Amino acid sequence: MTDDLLALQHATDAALAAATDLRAWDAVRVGVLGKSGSLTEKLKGLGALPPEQRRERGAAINVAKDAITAAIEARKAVLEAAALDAKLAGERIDVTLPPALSALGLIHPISRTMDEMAAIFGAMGIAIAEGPDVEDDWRNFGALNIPAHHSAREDMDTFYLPGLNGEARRRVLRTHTSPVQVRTMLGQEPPIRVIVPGRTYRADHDATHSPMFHQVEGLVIDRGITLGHLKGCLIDFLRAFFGISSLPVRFRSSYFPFTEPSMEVDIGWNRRTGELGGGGDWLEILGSGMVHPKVLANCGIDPREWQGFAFGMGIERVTMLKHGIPDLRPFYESDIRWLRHYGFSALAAVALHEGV
Ligand code: 2NL
Repeated sequence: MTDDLLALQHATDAALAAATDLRAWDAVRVGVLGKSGSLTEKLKGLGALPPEQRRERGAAINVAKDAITAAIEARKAVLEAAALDAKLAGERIDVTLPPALSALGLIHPISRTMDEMAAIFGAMGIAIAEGPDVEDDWRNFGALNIPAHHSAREDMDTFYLPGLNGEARRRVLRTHTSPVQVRTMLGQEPPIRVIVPGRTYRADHDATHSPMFHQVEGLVIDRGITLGHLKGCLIDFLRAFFGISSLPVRFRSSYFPFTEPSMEVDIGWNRRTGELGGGGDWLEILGSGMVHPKVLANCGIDPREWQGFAFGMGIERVTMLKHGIPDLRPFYESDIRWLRHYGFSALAAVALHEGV
């Protein structure tokens, strides 16, 4: 082989070795074998040679071309394998890493309180009952012995709705969950043991009252139910819910149209620090009483055979107390920052504390 062809072969080998990616490799290829490549130019020069030299020179160029082409293809294979290795390394996934937690949703504190109440009362054998938000006047007021002139019935506090299909009966957004207990008593024979969590509506609102809020009421009806059952049930519930086994609980005489006698229930706390459980001050937490015989009779239950106790409390209020939430309004604002702060993991078990 002639010196110029050997030199071209060596120069190409050196250029290929220096090309570290496929783009540089292609530039080398075009520079040698392309339309104006250095080897192509040598082939073009064959035509100018006398015929007797042309055959020998042509054969030499072809030998050089075969060697150079082989070297170019070999380098391409090496660079392609390296490119694939780099791509695979870049796409590597560690399947043993834990999943990203940022997109997990959280349980709203209202839902969490309802879940805890369902667990605590459920362990006492009390079931959950639910009913519609829109009720008629009788189930919301009349059946409960609430007289027409009672303050809770005044237009100020109640959202009234037009009667359905021209019906004369006035519809209301329920002002408490009691109409569900009325439905339960009308629909099934005693004994009855239910709690009723749900939305309730009152037409007054300010910084500490929302027109929609949540309540839970309880109703237990059986033969021979006494004030002792009421007290035992509520003391156990309050100590379990607040997680304080020694929580002081006080029953204070009160008045509701639907219970007789009626009692408001206070728990011990420290007014100065806000800490629950002691400190010498009392905080009203719920209302309760023995179901009024007229209410039992209104709901088709004979008060000479059956007795019962009932109670009611605001879910927002006990939730704020339990978790130190200072403001009512963010409960309904769907602010993701508030929910991240006060929300609960869906995986956090609802714990039953001692006392149940
Ligand atoms: C309170 C007081 C109370 C009841 C609710 C009730 C329901 C029926 C019969 C008798 Cl069907 N009573 N519920 C009884 C006493 C108190 O709630 O302060 N709630 C926030």
